[in-house]
Amino acid sequence: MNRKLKRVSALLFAAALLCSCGGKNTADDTESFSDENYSQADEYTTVGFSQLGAESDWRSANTESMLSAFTEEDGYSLIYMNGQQKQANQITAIRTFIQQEVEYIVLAPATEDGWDSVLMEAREAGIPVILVDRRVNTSDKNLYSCWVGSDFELEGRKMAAWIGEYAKKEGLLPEDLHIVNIQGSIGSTAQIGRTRGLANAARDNGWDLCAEISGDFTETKGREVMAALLKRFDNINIVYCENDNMAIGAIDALESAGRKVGPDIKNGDVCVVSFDGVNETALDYCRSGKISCIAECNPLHGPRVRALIEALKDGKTPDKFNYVDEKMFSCITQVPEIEVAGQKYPVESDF
Ligand code: GYE
Repeated sequence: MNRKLKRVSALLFAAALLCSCGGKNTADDTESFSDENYSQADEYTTVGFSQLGAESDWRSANTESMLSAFTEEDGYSLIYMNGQQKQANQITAIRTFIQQEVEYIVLAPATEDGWDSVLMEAREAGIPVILVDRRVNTSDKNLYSCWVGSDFELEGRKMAAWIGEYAKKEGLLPEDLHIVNIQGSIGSTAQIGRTRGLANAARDNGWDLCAEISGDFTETKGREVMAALLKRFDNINIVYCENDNMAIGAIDALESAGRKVGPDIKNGDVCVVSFDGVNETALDYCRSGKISCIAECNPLHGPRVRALIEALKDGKTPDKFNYVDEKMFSCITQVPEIEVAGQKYPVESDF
């Protein structure tokens, strides 16, 4: 099969996959060559991007950033596939990209485990793989070229430091803190790091970490999980949500149950904290106090991934792990900075 035919059949296969897994088969799900520009395709650097899903505002901003960084004006032809939060779909997408003989594969993996075989297939085909956002746990780190994303455990540690500082300023004792963690998708790097940051701090400080339950990074599940937690515990005063969308859902559930959300724990508020800082509603909630603190997670990786690919094209070896700097936002001014591992981080209250 020639290259063009391979591409056409692979795209048809991709479209069938998207239909069969129940997702919307819209331009949002696959973006690619149109038939008439196939003849020009070889002028472009071809990149296959396997995005993990569309579960949150962070993810939408990340997809948008990727799509706008790899345009034909920039010399790229990008094939985008949405994995609908299923690793199996992403593995199929990578196999499709290999069959299409793309020059680079960019993978935003749903979870960390289970990538060895397909990444070996990419290596055998001689296609470099760049990871974005979350990471993979492989037997051999050379199965991918490099990674760019956030230090999720640091985000969790920063948030835990904020909770500790704030509680101290309020005169609350460690045993006064009754925390629930509404976790992200289990097994994803963002979940693992943010969960670890809180769990370690709870253990070290003697906080009551009542429960850790996944809300899969979605608003709907955040709402469901919070409603269920309120039936199990009557003393929750801190809700640690591993992203803003779940926080919005959780706040809805708390308010529907007659609870007031805000930083004033001593007067009965439930203090909600979260991660991302991308969604405007969440930022407004943080300004008004419904969310007390947000640890920013930057989704704008498109230009960063493009720079990594350009370096690879120039025969350079980019750094293996590339971290982005991130801020902290809070509605309260009592904690203007926090410290993690000897490093100070400002907490902005004017954002
Ligand atoms: O925080 C969340 C999204 O992996 C950093 O995934 C990402 C996380 C982000 O669904 O909103």
